[in-house]
Amino acid sequence: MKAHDAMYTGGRWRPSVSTETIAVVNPADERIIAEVPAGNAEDVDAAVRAAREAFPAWAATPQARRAALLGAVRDALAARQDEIAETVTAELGAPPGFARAVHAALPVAVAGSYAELAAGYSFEERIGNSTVLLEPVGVVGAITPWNYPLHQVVAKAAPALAAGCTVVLKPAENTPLTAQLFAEAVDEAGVPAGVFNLVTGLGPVAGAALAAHPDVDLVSFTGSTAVGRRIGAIAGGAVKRVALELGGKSANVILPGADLARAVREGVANVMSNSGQTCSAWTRMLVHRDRYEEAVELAKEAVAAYPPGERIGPVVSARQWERVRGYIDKGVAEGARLVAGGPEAPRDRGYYVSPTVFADVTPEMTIAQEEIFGPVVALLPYEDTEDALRIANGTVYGLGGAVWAADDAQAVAFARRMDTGQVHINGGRFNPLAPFGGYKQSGVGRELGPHGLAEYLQTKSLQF
Ligand code: TXE
Repeated sequence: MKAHDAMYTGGRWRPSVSTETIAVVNPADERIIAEVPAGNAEDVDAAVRAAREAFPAWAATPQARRAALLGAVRDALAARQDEIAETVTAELGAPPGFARAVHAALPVAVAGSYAELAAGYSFEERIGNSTVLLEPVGVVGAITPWNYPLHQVVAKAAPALAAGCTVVLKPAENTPLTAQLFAEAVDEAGVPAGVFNLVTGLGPVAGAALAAHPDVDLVSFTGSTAVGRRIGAIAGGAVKRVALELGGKSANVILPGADLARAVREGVANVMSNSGQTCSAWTRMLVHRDRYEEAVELAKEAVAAYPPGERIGPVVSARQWERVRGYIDKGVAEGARLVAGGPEAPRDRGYYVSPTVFADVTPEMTIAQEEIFGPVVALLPYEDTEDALRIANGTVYGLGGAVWAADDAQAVAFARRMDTGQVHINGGRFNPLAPFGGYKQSGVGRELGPHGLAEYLQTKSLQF
């Protein structure tokens, strides 16, 4: 696997100040596949200085030119799709088909959407006797997780660049290689030096230095709620803008009258996808008491279609493997009924977790409240619609969700009352232009589409 032993700052790959390195491990076979620099505070500072220097010219670049450069980034990513998919398979363990169809293809679509938005976005509006200018916030510090390594990078960098901001990226330490491929694509596209910068490194060192850097105007973070809280506090203390995309415990609500077989099958598929490592995964399946046992049987059948090592990959790391299996143990200890899977490792090598289904889960159990981030589905019975709503809204999170009903109107009526940022109605497809982000402790701000671009703007009003 190709890896750079340098940082990408000021338009060039440069040796890091730090001499420490991070070993990148393939979670499917536990082998080290690469070493990348573990950047320190000085490396972060150099990258932020490059981004600051590049900012005025980039902010003043006509939007058609920014759009053309983003289009070139999109094309460079599209040309590298095979390499991207192989890299995501190597550093995350994603099965090759999923790596190609989602991990490699989605970022191309998102980058393309921002090339179009950058061209057509209106950076000026008229309100009464005022002209409101929508101006780029400045230097963005982007801190991304490993679960969708390239998508998470593009979902921050593309709207930031479209808005006229410059970026310093600190990707997750588990998956730095796809971030390096993104830097290559930016370089190849001819984006001016310093507009996009990459510092690989550990969260508590490079990530913390970036979040706290006085010359970073906006911190955009995706990751755990624990770290998000800390970053929010640092940003609040420094009065700088912050966007946080954190955990979830989304509900898949199957109302009476829905196509139960489809809702259960797609609900299970949603959780198995990416080995359960999706922040908006529908990890709680809510089924009316009358059809509950039928749903349990359907779920059991559905997970049998995900043999570990074939349709489902490992989880990302030994740490994540321990964490997920700890939650499965906890589910059993708290009295949930294990219908499929369990804590035993299904393979000798690699961080594989058995696709797991729990029934008889009650809303207060740990596995119904905390984000597991593994291939674990919890089935909860409900008595009536109000009960379903109470359960659906009864966690600290509010990121995604789904509602299945006899018709769209019934599902929409329920979705309006859900405290969550995104709801799929009767199997509605993911839309890469729709705003994505959390209610409650799932976060602050939105990503994707025009709402995602607006995060990187600040307003100035001129009164005439
Ligand atoms: O996340 P971290 P971890 C959840 C999921 C998972 C749990 C832990 O439940 O089980 O978080 O995952 C950087 N200052 N999600 O430990 O540590 C880190 O280097 C600044 C949900 O891997 O939050 C990485 O780049 N940065 C989620 C990024 O934060 C710091 C996706 C995320 O890592 C830092 C991932 C610090 N002090 C995990 N400490 C989602 N919302 O999609 C770490 N980082």
